[in-house]
Amino acid sequence: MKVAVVGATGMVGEVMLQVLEERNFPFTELLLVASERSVGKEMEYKGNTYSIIGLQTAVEARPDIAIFSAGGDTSLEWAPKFAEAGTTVIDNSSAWRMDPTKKLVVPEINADLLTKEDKIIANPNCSTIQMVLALSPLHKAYNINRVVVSTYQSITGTGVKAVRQLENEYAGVNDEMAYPYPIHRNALPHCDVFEDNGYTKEEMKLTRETKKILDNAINVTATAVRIPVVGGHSEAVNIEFENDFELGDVRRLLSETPGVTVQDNPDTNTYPMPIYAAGKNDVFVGRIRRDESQPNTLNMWIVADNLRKGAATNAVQIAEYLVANDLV
Ligand code: A2P
Ligand code: 11C
Repeated sequence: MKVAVVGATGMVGEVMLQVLEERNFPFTELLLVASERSVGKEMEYKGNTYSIIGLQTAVEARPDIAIFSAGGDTSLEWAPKFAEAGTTVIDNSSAWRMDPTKKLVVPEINADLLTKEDKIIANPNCSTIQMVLALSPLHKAYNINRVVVSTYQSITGTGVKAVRQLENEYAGVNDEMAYPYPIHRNALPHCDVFEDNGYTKEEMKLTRETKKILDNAINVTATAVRIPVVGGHSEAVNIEFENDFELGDVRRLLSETPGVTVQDNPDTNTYPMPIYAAGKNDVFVGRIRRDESQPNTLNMWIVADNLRKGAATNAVQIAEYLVANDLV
């Protein structure tokens, strides 16, 4: 099993390598791929030294699997070239997610859709993955009509430049800005670019990707906010069901869902928080309570490490599924 990590020097790429190592992914050869700026530089991994290669060299090496996390433009241009060479691409960018010929996969929910013919597989957006993983068992049980979600997103979702901006602001320097405004002591109701309808692309990803993964009939409306936090994304989610529920059953269904951990006890101040989700692969759910303003409606709070389940872990789980089911 020859595996290429495209964007190996980036923020998600670094976590990808950690996750591959932790989960003992069965590769026989690893190719670390980045931009021409990095070609020839050396990286240490599992006690070995790797020389970073460029995309063309990587295509010619014909890996079995290439996990891309190098931005949408790189994926748009290069994923088809890898696919043509016989490589199965798992792509972390938004480039292919809404392409009707590509599958958008959260393994616990819909990996069974995958076949040998899927040569470009899309990894959903981080804020979508954590939300749909928690919504999925509840949709099956009670049929979701509508979701209202507000996000509190980590700056790591924006990449290295944003982490540097926050660190510089702590130090009182303002020389490199990833955002149009300061992020320290601030909250920006602005993740990704604005679309023509006044929503941001991040908000529309939550809507469109949830429909594609779970059910086109679910209505989703979102407000995505960037806050000066590093460990993960948090989401306040209001869910209106077709059918009524018992809170105890909701807690049980969530606790039984692989990849979900329930942390919910007001008596002990137990609820999910990004400082505890950081570095973990699970999605954490708490503050589970009935919306008393209308029938069949639930409120909950969902937190996950956006670089793990929101990106690297989900992509590695897709790769594991392909290997385990002989699809590569
Ligand atoms: P490089 O380090 O050579 O720039 P982040 O999102 O954390 O900034 O990381 C982006 C990742 O994508 C990095 O590994 C970066 O490599 C890689 N990358 C960016 N542009 C390209 C490109 N045109 N071709 C290949 N890799 C790219
Ligand atoms: C964020 N969700 O936190 C983004 C990061 O579409 O894959 C990833 C962007 C994407 O801003």
